[in-house]
Amino acid sequence: MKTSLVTGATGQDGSYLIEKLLSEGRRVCAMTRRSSTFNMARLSGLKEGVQNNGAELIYCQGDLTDQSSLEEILGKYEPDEVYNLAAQSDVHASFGVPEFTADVDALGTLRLLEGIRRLGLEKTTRFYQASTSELFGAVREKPQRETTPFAPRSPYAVAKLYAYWTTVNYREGYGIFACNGILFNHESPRRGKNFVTRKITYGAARIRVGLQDVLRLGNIDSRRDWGHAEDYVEGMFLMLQHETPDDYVLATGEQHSVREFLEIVFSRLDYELVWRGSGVEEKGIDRKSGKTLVEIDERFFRPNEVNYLCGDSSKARSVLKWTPKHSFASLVEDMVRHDLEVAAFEKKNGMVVEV
Ligand code: NAP
Ligand code: G4F
Repeated sequence: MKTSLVTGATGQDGSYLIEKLLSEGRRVCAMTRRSSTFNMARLSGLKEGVQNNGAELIYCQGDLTDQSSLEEILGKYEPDEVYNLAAQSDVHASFGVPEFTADVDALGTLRLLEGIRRLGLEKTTRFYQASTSELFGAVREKPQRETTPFAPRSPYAVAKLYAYWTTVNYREGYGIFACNGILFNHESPRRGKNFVTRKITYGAARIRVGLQDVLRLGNIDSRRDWGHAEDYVEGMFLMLQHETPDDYVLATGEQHSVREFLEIVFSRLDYELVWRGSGVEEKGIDRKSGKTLVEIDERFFRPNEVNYLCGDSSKARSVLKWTPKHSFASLVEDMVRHDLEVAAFEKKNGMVVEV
């Protein structure tokens, strides 16, 4: 039985990937870090131990900032695959904790790859690095593909650039089967509520059921290429099953602004947003009731913004036969439906649901 180690198990992608790997009959070591509060909500459906199909789930504790914990896990389980999904993944937050972000996202990746090398696992352990479209930053080409020059615009993106090149160097220098998945934004009902799509679907649903009055956002004119996380973990898996290691863009090739995302979500909830004012005074108002539903809040602006991302994933589609199943409409529908249920539950029970 093949063993896969997943770092970042408690995150959006970690939870979907673990489900995928278990469905493939793997022994999965799900790495979590010490937390003073409960953070396993996304994994609540998954029990440790042998599953019905013979797959096995094991939880192990480690931290990307702690070399010894990583080497202990690598040495104990000698995984056939490592999916490095753990990161301080919030771009806005990275401006406030740049050194911490570099420690986890840049050096953390180095620590894992060094662990593989020092334990002599170079020929047996395949490695996936969660690289990002944020590497393209101030974009030099439209759409962005594997050959597009990088131009990072945040401490997060700079840290991920270090991790990207470290992955390439360990592939070329030590012969490790190491791949970078350069993934464009991908969302789901399990997306953290700090990211804009989920902040909108969750906030709008709470407005609909009367738990919240207004949604406060930063730059609503930036544009993103949003896919569904379920499709993107399939792509990660395919990269490590291929005969040769390489770097791949995963993207939809379709792009929307945050403003469009807002309009679609609110219209799905029977509101019609009209925009009045400009800059930080701009407001999104419901045409029928005249109520202000969206306000601009400077606190959510970033010192550097990435205004435009749109990916070309033809390499992954032709080489890996990666075929995403979700459309933009089905992504929005999935998230809105989920968050309406969450908001209704919160209203009924007077509590906040974690995921
Ligand atoms: P996420 O939901 O924020 O999950 C991040 C995970 O990393 C969490 O499980 C978190 O654990 C863990 N983590 C953070 N610091 C750690 C540390 N020092 N040691 C061990 N674990 C640590 O992120 P995601 O959306 O699933 O994204 C997965 C990966 O893909 C990330 O590396 C992200 O940067 C990258 N990425 C994401 C996207 C996207 O659109 N989602 C696109 C491109 C690349 P806690 O629960 O304990 O905080
Ligand atoms: O949802 P976001 O925070 O995602 P962002 O910055 O694109 O980063 C995500 O995708 C990356 C891949 O490109 C990942 F590498 C990264 O880990 C993360 O998953 O913001 C999207 C856009 C930005 O332009 C932001 O300025 O939405 C804009 N925005 C406007 N108001 C907001 C808000 N973003 C957040 N988080 N919160 C707001 O209130």
